[in-house]
Amino acid sequence: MPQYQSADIEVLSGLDPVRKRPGMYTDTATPDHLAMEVIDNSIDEALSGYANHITVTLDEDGSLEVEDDGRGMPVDPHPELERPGVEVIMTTLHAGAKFSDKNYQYAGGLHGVGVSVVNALSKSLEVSIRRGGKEYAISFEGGEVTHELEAVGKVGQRNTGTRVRFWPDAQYFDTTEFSPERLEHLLRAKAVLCSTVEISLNLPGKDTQTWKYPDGLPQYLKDTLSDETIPDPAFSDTHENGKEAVDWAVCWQAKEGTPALRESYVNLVPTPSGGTHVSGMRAGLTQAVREFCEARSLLPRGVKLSPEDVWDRISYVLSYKTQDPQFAGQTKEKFVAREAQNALSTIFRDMFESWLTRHVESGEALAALFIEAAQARMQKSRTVARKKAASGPALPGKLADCLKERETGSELFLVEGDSAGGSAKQARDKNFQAILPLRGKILNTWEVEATKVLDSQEVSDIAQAIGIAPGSDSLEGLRYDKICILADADSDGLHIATLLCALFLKHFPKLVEEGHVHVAMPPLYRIDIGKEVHYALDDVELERLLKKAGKVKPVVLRFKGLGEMDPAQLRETTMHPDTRRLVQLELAQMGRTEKLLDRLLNRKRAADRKAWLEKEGHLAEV
Ligand code: 28G
Repeated sequence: MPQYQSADIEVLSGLDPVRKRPGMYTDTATPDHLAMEVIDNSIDEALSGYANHITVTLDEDGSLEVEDDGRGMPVDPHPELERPGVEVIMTTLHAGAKFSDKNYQYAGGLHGVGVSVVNALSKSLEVSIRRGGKEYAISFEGGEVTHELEAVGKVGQRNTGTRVRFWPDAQYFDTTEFSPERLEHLLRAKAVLCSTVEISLNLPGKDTQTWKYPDGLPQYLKDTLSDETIPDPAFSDTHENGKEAVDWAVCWQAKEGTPALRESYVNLVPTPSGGTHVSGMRAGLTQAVREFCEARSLLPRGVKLSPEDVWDRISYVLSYKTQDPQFAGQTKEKFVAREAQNALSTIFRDMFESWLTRHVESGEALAALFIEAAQARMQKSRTVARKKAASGPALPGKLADCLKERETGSELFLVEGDSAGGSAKQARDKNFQAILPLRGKILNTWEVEATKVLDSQEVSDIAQAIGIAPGSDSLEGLRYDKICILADADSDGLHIATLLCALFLKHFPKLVEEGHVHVAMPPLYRIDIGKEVHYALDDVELERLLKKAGKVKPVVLRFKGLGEMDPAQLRETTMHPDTRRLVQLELAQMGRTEKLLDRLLNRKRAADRKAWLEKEGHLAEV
């Protein structure tokens, strides 16, 4: 077996950047992300086939301990830095190395840039390593070594593993308390997704909980869903091609209204906002069902199945593993690799079609469910269309409306300028996306009374389009589910976005309260690496992408405005729900406001936009 070399660890920089801007590396609301980062290291060791047991202990003193029986972190000195491997891992931001290791085929640890982030943000952290017949210890405070690595005892040659205990530093987090419920849920899910590992959790004052799922996803789905499902057992399988792997279990609620389970993961990291892996699955399942129905002439006249009919009562666990994970959002909740969409839709189309032809009885029962959903949907859209035609309010002439009504998730994009408005019109899905182009700077309404605010043509157009009067506390008549502000990523655009945010916060607070107002985040850069096209929201993302380029020379294009993107690019980066970035405008407690605002409006902070948002606003990426 080749000896591990500390030289393999790629050294990028010290931990100062993490302590300076912790929000760039982890979710600073709670230390739960730190826990995940450490747990993911143990999971990697399990995925590589070396660890079989992971134990997580939450202590009364506020610390969290994670232990695995893997190979143990390296202790040999790094040749250049002349420091032990574990120290290098804990005190330097390192990335990339995992991808060069054949053992780490689908490395997790994607919540940030490694466990050194945990160290940087911990008051104190202790590591104990069993390896080569010895037990070693090293400890840190605030990311700096306080006790150098030393051998502290002897153990059996076969007794190997790593133990990490840390106390999150209160200065970086809204709270230093871990959430026991999140830990429970996360660890159970990890056990499901990694069927060779047994995971235990000790919570203060509670008996040890232990999870092991040798039968993986279908067992988890079955254990979680108590009501009748079709099929039973679930449609589940695995597909692997060396570069990527997919595991899934999928079933449908036999009766309407019973609870569902919908969970997706990329490299064992939960993706609560879904992403291209989930939308690929949806597309593939839909195609398979359509073909099945067509081949057996199951569809009544005039009925066409759409993805939402198939999605209505679905429950699933989807686990996608890839060597090149791309996540969006500050907390990496959404998976955005475009290649995954096509890959997964093909896999699901083929595998589900073949499954359906082998399980005709279940297939027909499912087809009946989907047809029922399609008919209900068509019925509803007919009544809505009639209502609209009969009692439609006068809408602003510039509005390019969408076909659907609010209940079906329609969206209004407020777009700065006629030319960008034109591109947005071409880029949208007119089924559910409406465009209202706005001319130039809108009025600063912060100090303007509700009665006066309608004097502005732009404001009155907006109010008419959304169907709500300024200052109203009722959302009755609201015509869209999401209102998305779309402006250039330059300082002018950001100013307009800010003025619009101010308008909504001040004059349509109910809309903000209920989570309807969003800011779209067009990318600032396009990066071509060989044949791959990537987009970056800001300089930090650009840096990350450039680091990944390797030998290929990347070509970077900086977008000067929305107008520079062609409709396909605009659709993909800014408007399509599966691949865009949206930030939700929230009214919330202050404190987290500034960090989040920073990401949206930082590039150049103008005093006016800062003042009101610090007082009133709060932004969260969705
Ligand atoms: C208990 C809390 C969290 C870990 C290991 C084992 C190795 C390792 C960890 O290597 C990563 C690998 C080579 C660059 C690997 C040991 C190979 C041989 C390991 C953990 C990156 C460092 N012997 N177990 N890291 N290298 N458990 N649990 O952190 O390529 S981290």
